[in-house]
Amino acid sequence: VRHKILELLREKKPSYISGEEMAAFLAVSRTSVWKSIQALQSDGYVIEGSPRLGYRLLIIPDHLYPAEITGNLHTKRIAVNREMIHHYHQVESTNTTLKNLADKDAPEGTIVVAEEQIGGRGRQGRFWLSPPEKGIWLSLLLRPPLPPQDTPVFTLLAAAAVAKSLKIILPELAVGIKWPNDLLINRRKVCGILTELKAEAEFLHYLVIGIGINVNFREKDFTPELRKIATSLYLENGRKNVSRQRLTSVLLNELDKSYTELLSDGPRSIIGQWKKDNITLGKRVVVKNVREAFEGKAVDLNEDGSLIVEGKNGIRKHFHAGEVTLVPMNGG
Ligand code: BT5
Repeated sequence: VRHKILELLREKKPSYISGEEMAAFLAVSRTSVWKSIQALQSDGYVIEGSPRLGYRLLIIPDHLYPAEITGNLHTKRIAVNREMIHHYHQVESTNTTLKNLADKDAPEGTIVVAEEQIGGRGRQGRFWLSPPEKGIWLSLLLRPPLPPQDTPVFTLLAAAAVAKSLKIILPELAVGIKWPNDLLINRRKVCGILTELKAEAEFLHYLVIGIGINVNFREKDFTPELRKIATSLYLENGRKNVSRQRLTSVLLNELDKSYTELLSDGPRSIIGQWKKDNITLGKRVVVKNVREAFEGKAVDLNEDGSLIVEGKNGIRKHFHAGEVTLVPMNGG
């Protein structure tokens, strides 16, 4: 009933619709209408009630409710119906919640979004700061018919899709991808991606792609350490709030388009997209992985998503994982 009441209020906005009319139209009791209105109000919808005129919707909260996101989607695989979007006010980590759903056979394209994560995770057990309503904390379930070795390209796919979405919404911002999973604006991190998988040696059960975007953080919302290395769209956008609902819909559309392309044409176009928006290639870098810290010039991105770095002696190494530090170069 709640969703239907919301739809009616939305259609009538900014005018009133009477409780009686809604009750009759949906064939429910007046009490049930009233209860739904109360539930919507406690979800943050500002609904004005007038004894004579009925109800009208004044403010839609910028929460990532399925009803607020699906209206703008034209996806083929991702979040194709409202039931595939699981919204929570608070979770440990959207990746963890989604892995539990995946283990219970949730379909490909299921997403989990939360207003807040209290145990948001980065790579290798690092933390990801995810305060309430300040960002997009989203995980996407995919079940691609590909071997586990082919999965690194999905992090690149996600990074390129976020970069594209930010360009659509905030065309003025210079967003760059640092291999493999960071999006930076003015050298500060605005988005991180954590891809996790369940697989056997030869068989991929599923992939969970976790995306965290700092949207409306003020300086005070960061810890003192993060303030130096992180930023938000609000801070980079002349201190103007950005709609998380709109960004989420645009992002899901972009992810869907890229994933569909990947399945039909292979990784070529994703690699191309990624290259267009990256700020890693051509730079001096230090790549740290479990084995070594290797310094050189990032020369190219391989078809499988690995980064090719050329050392001083001209030796080229392929990195499939690792941390990249961009080293400032003299003379540009
Ligand atoms: C990442 O790890 O960048 C992956 C972040 C993925 C977060 C999403 S949110 C939805 C989903 N659910 C989850 O639990 N996670 C995913 P990494 O490259 O390891 O970077 C982690 C480092 O970034 C931390 O050690 C901090 O220094 C820094 N950091 C933490 N929170 C940050 C934030 N909100 N913005 C920018 N940097 C942050």
